[in-house]
Amino acid sequence: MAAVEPRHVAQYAAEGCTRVEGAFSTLWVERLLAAVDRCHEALARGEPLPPVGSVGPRNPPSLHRTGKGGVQLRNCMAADRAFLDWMRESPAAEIVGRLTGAAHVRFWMDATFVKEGSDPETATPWHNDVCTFPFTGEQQPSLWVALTDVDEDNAPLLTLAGSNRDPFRYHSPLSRQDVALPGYRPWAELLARVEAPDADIRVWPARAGDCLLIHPRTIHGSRAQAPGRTDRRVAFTTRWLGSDVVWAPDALSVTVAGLSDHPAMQVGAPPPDSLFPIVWRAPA
Ligand SMILES: O=C(O)CCC(=O)C(=O)O
Repeated sequence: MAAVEPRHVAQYAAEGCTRVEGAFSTLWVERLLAAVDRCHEALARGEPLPPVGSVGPRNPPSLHRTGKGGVQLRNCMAADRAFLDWMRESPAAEIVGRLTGAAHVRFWMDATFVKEGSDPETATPWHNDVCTFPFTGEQQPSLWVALTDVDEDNAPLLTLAGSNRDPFRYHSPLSRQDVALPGYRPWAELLARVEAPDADIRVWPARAGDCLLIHPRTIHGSRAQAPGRTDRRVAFTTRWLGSDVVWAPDALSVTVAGLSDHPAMQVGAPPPDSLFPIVWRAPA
C-alpha cells in the first residue's frame, strides 16, 4: 500500500502539489538512478536506445542540454527494464490514482532532469505541464520522483500554490507564442504572476525516494543549484492519464510519431487500451 494519506489528497486538491515522503524504496531509487545513468551515457555517446519492452507509440529517447551541467532525458521508459518494472510494479500508478481520485491510470510519458552546477540556465523555467499535452482532463498529473536528496540549495522544485484551479492553461516557454488558441494565455502572463510580490510560491525539498504529484495546470519550475554544490540533483518525472482524460490535440500540442495520426486515437474519446494499457485500477 502506498504511503498516501488524506492530508496528501487534500493538499493536492487545494494547492496543486503534494509530497509523499518515502514513496519509493532505496532499491527502486538505486535501480532508477542506474537506469538514468545507462540511458544518459548511451545518448551522450550518440547511441540509439533500442526498446526492451513496449509502451506504445512514443517519440524516441532523446537528450537535451539545459545550460552548463543541465541535462534532460526524454522518453526513456521503454529503453530500460528498470523503468518498465518501476512503472508496472512500484506504487507509482497507485499513488497517482489515489491522489487524483481516478478510477484507473495509464502511463503517458517520462522525462529526467539532471542538474550539476549553478549555471542559471540549468533552472527549469516556469511553466505548466498541460501547455503541450494533446489530452484534456483533470487527471493527467506529473509524478516527480527525487532520485537524490534535494534540499533548498539543490535545485528544488517550486510551485505557485493554487494555480491548479486556473480555468485556462498557458503557452509553453518553448512553444510558439504567436498562435492564439481559446483556453491558452501568453507565457508572459504566467511569468508576471510568479514574479508578483504576493505570489504564493512553495519550495519543495525532498529526500531520495520522496515524490511530488503536480497537477497538470500547476505553474512550476526549479531553481539551479546554489554556488559551491559539488553533488548532482536528479529527478525522474512521469506523466499519467486518469479516467477523465480524453484525446484533444491542438496546434500547440506535442506531436508523437505514430500516435498523433493513429486511427485508434479519437478526439473526445479516452486513450485506447491497446496503445495505453491500464496500469492500476481503483479497488471496486
Ligand atoms: O525537475 C525539474 O527541474 C523540473 C521538472 C518539471 O518541470 C516537470 O516535470 O514538468
